[in-house]
Amino acid sequence: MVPDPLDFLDTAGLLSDSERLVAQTVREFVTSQVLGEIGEWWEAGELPLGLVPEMARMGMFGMHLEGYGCAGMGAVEYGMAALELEAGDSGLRSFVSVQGSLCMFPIHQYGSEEQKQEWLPRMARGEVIGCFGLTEPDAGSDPGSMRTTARRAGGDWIIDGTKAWITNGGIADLAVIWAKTSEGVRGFLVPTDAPGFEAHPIERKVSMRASVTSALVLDGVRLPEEMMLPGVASMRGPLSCLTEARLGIVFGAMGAARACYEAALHYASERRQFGVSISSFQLTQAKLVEMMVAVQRGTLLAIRIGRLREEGKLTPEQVSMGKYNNVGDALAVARTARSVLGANGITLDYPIMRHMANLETVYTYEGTHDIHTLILGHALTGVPAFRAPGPAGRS
Ligand code: TGC
Ligand code: FAD
Repeated sequence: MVPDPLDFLDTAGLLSDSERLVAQTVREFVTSQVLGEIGEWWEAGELPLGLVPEMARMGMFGMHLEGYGCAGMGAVEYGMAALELEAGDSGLRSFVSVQGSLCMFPIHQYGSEEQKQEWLPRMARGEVIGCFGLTEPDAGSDPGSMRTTARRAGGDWIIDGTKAWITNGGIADLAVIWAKTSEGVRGFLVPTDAPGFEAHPIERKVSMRASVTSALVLDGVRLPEEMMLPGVASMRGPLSCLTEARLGIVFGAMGAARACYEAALHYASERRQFGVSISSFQLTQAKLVEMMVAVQRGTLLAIRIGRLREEGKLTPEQVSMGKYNNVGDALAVARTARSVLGANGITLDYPIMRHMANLETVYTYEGTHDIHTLILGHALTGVPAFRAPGPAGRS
């Protein structure tokens, strides 16, 4: 029997029944509710917020967290949901990553019992939308150089600063804001209607158009003590959230890549030039093979990383390897797939150019490709190369 061109190594055979069910359920949701309109939403620069109640009903928000109304699923179930969502659009996966991994996770991990009870069930139901404010205009790859501060004033905290490029910023009810304090870097739960808080849309994006991206200004925002996350006071707080979200990206990028490969495979079988199907040209076949192998390789890598997580053995550096490989390969697949479609490939009538444009963001956020290269280089050599050597050179 000839292997399935869309799952050549039967990677689905590595999944449990419940993992396959999650993947199939999310794929059906994407097919029935997303694919028909995503091109229009993307072109119009609209996040389809109307899908949020259904996504909540399916348990997508905080799905890998235990208790507090969360689905308590495994890492591979979470990953397969991300993969199938991103086969629809990276903006949808981003929405779910931010809500679950960047906002609900820090509350779950570092919040007080009262904070968990107050926020997590409502966030799981999609009634409260979150955003995660770490990046600043002058602190991107190096978030430890942030300038946002929080200082104690009586029993309250006062936060001042600016955050940039914040997914969901303009639609969020609650912002998880990371700020420097005299006690170290702390996370704060900032209701977006607090006086002094403003969100401004980032306009003219040609990537992640079906996603809201904003700049946040915090000008003397006053919060009571109970809005500070008590469980962490260092960069480990925000960086550990990134590891959660990067895990979703390792899987998700392969969803976008698969969608591009699938579109190219289908197109190649229908398009004729020089009197024959373009799929009969050796050069086209080489492109299809290259894409198929990349998608299968990345899917295997994602499942392995998910399994390591479930066994409690996964390190942040292994997640970096997954993001490094899978996002880099997904972009390469998108470019190759676009070439198979010729001129048609540049339009929104096909999904490829939209995925390619989105993947440029995925290549940059959650740690740029360069930063993950350096994290891996550090792991291999023991030498951190993030900063230029001082006068004495690196030790
Ligand atoms: P460093 O000194 O290396 O570490 C400080 C503390 O943090 C711990 N740590 C981690 N823990 C868990 N996961 C990780 N990935 C971790 N990385 C570091 C570390 O063990 C240490 O703990 P402790 O207890 O000893 O204090 O920190 P550094 O400031 O030198 O950072 C190094 C570097 C460059 C790797 C880090 O800054 C980095 O990853 N930079 C990239 C920034 C980034 O990824 N920003 C993403 C912003 S959010 C976003 O893009 C959301 S997009 C929306 C979506 O996901 O859809
Ligand atoms: P810079 O850090 O200025 O990097 C510029 C270039 O320099 C890159 O090529 C980079 O790889 C390279 N570079 C930097 N440092 C080094 C080094 N040491 N060695 C070699 N090369 C280096 N952030 C949030 O906090 N929350 C969000 O929800 C969020 N959502 C986002 C959504 C979108 C659509 C986008 C585009 C970004 C989002 N981000 C978010 C921000 C994102 O995490 C940052 O863009 C990213 O961390 C890179 O920072 P930067 O853009 O400032 O680039």
